[in-house]
Amino acid sequence: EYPKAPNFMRWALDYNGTNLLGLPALPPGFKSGDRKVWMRLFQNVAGFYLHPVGLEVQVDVSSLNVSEWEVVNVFYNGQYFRDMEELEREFNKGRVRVSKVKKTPHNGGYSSLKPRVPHKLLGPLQYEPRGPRYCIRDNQVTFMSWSFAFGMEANRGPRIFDVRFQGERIVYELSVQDASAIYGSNSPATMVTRLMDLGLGFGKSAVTLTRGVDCPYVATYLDGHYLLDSAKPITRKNSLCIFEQNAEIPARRHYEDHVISEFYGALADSVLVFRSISVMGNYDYVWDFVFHQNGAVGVRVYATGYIQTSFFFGNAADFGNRVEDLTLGAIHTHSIHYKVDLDIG
Ligand SMILES: *[C@@H]1O[C@H](CO)[C@@H](O)[C@H](O)[C@H]1NC(C)=O
Ligand SMILES: *[C@@H]1O[C@H](CO)[C@@H](O)[C@H](O)[C@H]1NC(C)=O
Ligand SMILES: [Cu+2]
Repeated sequence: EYPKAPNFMRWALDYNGTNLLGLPALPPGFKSGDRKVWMRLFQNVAGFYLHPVGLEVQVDVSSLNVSEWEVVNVFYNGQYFRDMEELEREFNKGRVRVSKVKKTPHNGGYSSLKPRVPHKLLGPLQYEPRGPRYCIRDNQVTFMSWSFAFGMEANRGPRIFDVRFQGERIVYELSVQDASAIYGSNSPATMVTRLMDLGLGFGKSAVTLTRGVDCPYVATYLDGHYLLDSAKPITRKNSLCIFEQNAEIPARRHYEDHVISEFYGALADSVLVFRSISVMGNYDYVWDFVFHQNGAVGVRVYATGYIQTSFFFGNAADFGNRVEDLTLGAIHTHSIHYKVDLDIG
């Protein structure tokens, strides 16, 4: 389609044949069977999520024959066009408002994860004076008064079963189910975006962990395996980690300073963590299952990676934050869904 708008692509977007890439906005419609997907264009650089160029193209992909796919809508910098030919005609007549992005180096410039300053002195580390206090056998873990079984499901992601405290089962199953993200914006691709990341597979997308960054140096690293979309099982090296961590905050404490009684008592909050990280396109979800010594078990999730952005134009500021000259960090809501099957009494 790009050759149908040669002047526009060349002069407005500096397109040279390889320096742009398209990312589909999901879902491709709002009812079953809809297959009209908005593609948004970015500069093809590291961390491209932060480099939208302003062009979005809606493609009808309902045919199983690729040569029958067709562009049904074009959007650039606040203006809609029927197709690429119309965009080109209007551009040649000077009726397209052009907002040019700066050319970004291949490492992504501001979106690069390369360190900006030399590495300084090493930060604090934790250590285990007498080795690990937990024990892992196959997928069974015991730690102080706790025991549980862990697993990684190709679609749903990390889960634990048969969670016992002092021998008594308190949770039959505790598992991630889905993570959704609902977006708003003044540009079409982002305003239709409603992601249900389960569709990409949280277990399948659990990546190799880096020692000392993703989990502590002393953590135990385990391989994940899945059989999905392929004839043979696939192994992800070191994609699960288990470690004990002193949270360095008292789980409980009291300092008594009465004349009739003086005492101090406290419990260090040293917790066992079962962690994995799923990368769903731009987002990296860090999944933690945490076991405290007072009998509490909890889950935590951190969303990191790159935000999803859209091109900054018009009233974009009503839909999020301006994170760069022509980049809007679009407003959105994350919902994380867990299944908890408690065994009460
Ligand atoms: C297009 O531009 C990119 C980035 O400047 C460059 O790396 C690439 O080689 C260019 N491609 C062509 C076909 O000129
Ligand atoms: C795909 O569509 C094109 C254009 O309509 C047509 O020429 C071609 O024969 C089709 N191919 C198949 C395998 O049906
Ligand atoms: Cu977010």
